[in-house]
Amino acid sequence: MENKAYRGHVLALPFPIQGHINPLLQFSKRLVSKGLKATLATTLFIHNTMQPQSSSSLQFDTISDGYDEGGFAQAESIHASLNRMETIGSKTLADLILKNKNTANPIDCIIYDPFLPWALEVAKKFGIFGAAFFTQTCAVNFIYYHVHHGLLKLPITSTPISIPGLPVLELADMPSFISVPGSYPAYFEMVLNQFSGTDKADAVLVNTFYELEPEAVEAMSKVYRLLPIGPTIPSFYLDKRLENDNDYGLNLFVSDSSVCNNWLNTKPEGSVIYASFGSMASLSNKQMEELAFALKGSKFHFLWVVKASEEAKLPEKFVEEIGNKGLVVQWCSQLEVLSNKAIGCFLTHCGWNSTLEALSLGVPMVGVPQWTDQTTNAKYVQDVWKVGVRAKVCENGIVERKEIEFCIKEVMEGERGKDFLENAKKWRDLAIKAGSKGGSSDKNIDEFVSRFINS
Ligand code: UDP
Ligand code: 7WV
Repeated sequence: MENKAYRGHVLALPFPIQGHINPLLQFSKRLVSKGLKATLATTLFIHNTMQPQSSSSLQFDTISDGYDEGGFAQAESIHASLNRMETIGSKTLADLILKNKNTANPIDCIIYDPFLPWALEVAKKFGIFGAAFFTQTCAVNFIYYHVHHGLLKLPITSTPISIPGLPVLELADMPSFISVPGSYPAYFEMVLNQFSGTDKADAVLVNTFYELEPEAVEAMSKVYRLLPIGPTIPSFYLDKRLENDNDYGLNLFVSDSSVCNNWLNTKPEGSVIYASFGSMASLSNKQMEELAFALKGSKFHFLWVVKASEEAKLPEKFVEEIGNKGLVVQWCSQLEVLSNKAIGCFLTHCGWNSTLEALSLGVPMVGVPQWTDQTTNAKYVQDVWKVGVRAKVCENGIVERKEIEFCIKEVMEGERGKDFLENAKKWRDLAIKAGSKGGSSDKNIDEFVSRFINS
């Protein structure tokens, strides 16, 4: 028989990609530690292909996005995939709610990624408490909020851009969907649509923490009652309050962490560049070549994650030629790597999870943003948090090897390097504090739980 002694049953519904699953998965674990039962719903395709779990306090279940056999690769277009996910996802989410209805623990709260605004409609139809979980920074969310409500008109004709609570932004600091008009129209619509139903949500959670962007949180709090609850990073790396919580536990890619650890453990403290562009980015051949030569030409060791789908873009004989100077892997446990003393800097695409992980583990960054919110995150890394630099892009759209080498030196050496490291350690302390008992995010999590329980 199932244990009835839960305070409630939460169903978490992430947008089905690595960078959106990790934070909601981690937040769900946190809720379990507060006495709730939590189920994470992925698509059937992901469920069938994901890597074996470490023991987890969560339940896993599935909905369908309409691509059970081949996943997103099966879709005709981005637009078609989002539409199909809405139609089939709504129906199968309802099925999942019904399946739980007459059990000891029916679902009484849905925490959904606002990339999937239809999930709130399903929750409301069943009279279930619905909470939006924003996976990007408050600053980025507030930019989209302004565009959605016509407060910021596109295309942008005058710069710099002033938005309450944000530093003044140049065009290149804006999310790519805004700075590159017409790029990814379906995703642009999706990020703006995050705000279409949010007024009706019973809670609005954001994966950031107050101290990181107090002005943006305060400005946006004038329009939504926000609850920043981040960083959503396994407890082992932060407050250590959750037992055995040392990884996210749902990898869409295979890695061999002992290979990375063994290699890193032979390297001196702060001597290795960790380079990764996350789970989605697909770099041009030219950009890969520039990165490859910059890493090979720098005087530091490097660990570079090159996904299987990107490997063909490496220069010929690259892996043979670098010898023990570098290690190239297809995926790694990024948290383990970032927390290894050997790492001196993170050459990153500035995906929000990667950025937040680096801030929380005290690792300075060289930002080479590619698209979506990465550009805005890179702006904050350099000018607000002052934990690194953003590499300059040439007219041809490429970050050249000389620039990458220069940025790496800036962050790995000298007085500036020392300042970045000191600042990074300061953010690490604040990240730990936010999630620890009585910290800003911990209080917000408690507030969320009590609002839901008493609803
Ligand atoms: N990640 C990982 N191993 C890797 C590369 C990435 O575990 O080799 C994780 C990383 O820790 C982060 C997520 O994948 O939690 C990537 O999310 P992010 O928002 O940084 O980028 P995206 O993949 O969405 O572009
Ligand atoms: C995947 C697809 C579209 C977007 C994102 C990820 C993201 O930025 O999180 Br807009």
